[in-house]
Amino acid sequence: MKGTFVTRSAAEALAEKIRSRTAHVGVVGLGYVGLPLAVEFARAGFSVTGVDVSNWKAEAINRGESYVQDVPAETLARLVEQKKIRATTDFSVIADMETLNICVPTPLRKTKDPDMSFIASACEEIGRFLRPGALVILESTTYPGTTDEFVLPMLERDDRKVGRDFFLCFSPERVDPGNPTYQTSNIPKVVGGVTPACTELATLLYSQALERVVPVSSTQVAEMVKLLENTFRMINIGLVNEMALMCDRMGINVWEVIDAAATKPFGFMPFYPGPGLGGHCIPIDPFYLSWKTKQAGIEARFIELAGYINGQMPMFAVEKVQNALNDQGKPVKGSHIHLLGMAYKRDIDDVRESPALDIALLLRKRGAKVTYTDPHVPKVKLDSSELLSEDLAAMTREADCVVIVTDHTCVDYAPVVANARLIVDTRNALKGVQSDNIVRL
Ligand code: SAJ
Repeated sequence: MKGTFVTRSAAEALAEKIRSRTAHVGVVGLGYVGLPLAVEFARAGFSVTGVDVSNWKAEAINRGESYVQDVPAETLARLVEQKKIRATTDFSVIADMETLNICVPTPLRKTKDPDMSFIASACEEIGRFLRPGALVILESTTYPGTTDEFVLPMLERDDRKVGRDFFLCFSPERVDPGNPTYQTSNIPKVVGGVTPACTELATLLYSQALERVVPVSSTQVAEMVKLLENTFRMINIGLVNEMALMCDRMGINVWEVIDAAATKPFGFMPFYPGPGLGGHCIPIDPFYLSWKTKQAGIEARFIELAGYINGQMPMFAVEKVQNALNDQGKPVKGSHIHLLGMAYKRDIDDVRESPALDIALLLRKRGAKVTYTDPHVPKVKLDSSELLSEDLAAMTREADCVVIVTDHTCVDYAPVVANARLIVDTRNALKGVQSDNIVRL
């Protein structure tokens, strides 16, 4: 019989390239998720091309300069030197990529609806240049069904069929910027594919670079995993914030309550009240879920309620300031109020959705002069103006009230306690410090 010309399936061909680490890996979106991932694939021996719309990001990477705190510049520089990693704004390089991770933002619109524009434009480009037999993995946090209902139709064009001509998965990003223990390489990676072959290929790819991969049965399960993780946090933060409101009304120290409850060795996990919920994950992700469940005809009541409570905390913090000044016979109007901390959580420089911004605006609206100090945030846009981080010692002496909004560990709080006329501590940064000039959330 004439030699049967058996075309190996695209999956087998790709699997072989992944095992030999000769597959050309592409990462679309080079932010705090995409760049660390690109570096891990490059460290594993793959040749990696990062693609981003930002020219300055691409140029910085090609100069071996890291703009992501979790990617050491020397690591990046070495991989660039070894030609293991490069970056470009030219999406046509996708035609050479055998695997593609999409790590673009998924913000909310003002109406709290998902903003899918970043995923749409990335998939538009990928649809144009997708190489036959390539594996595409969406990592951006999104509502369950996005991969199958939104991404797949954009890629199944020109008679392409998923599972035969290309492969498609979802894998939630779990990057925790600045976490000294858990980084991209050692955070378990959940992944679910449109078909079993998709899941197998993505599991094989991640296994070359990451310590643990957790395959699941579908893209929807993988999408839902991330939303459960972050909704769990948002709702529990909402719970302790409500506890703080209750304890405030009853004159109970909520921080002492939580610390004592945290001695329970099982069945409890401490969360802490604060001035509000910041960041680009926790305040956002749960509303991707509630948006989708509404379409399925079910109200995500916990999410809505927790969102309402968390959203009230900046105002609650401002009322604490107002009442504390009032007890000293001072109106907010005309007072100088100095915010200590502008980032949305300790020891980072990110101000996205930071409650400090809300608090500053609310105080300004009440006629206060607002300044701030944040060692990680040298300047910040507030409305149409720009504020610069001020000298803490000078502001402590000058201000009528210092508000601890972010409990950075690099700040020496002792001089603040010694010299401030009044302190409102929204983070229990002064835990255990007794002083008449301290008011706690
Ligand atoms: N917050 C509280 N009380 C708490 C915990 C947090 O008020 O008990 C506030 C923080 O101050 C911040 C906001 O909530 O304003 C979000 O804080 P976060 O600790 O959840 O930090 P994020 O937004 O950086 O969340 C990320 C998430 N990572 C991913 O989505 C991949 C989240 O899943 C992680 O659990 C979290 O980091 C983490 O543990 O640090």
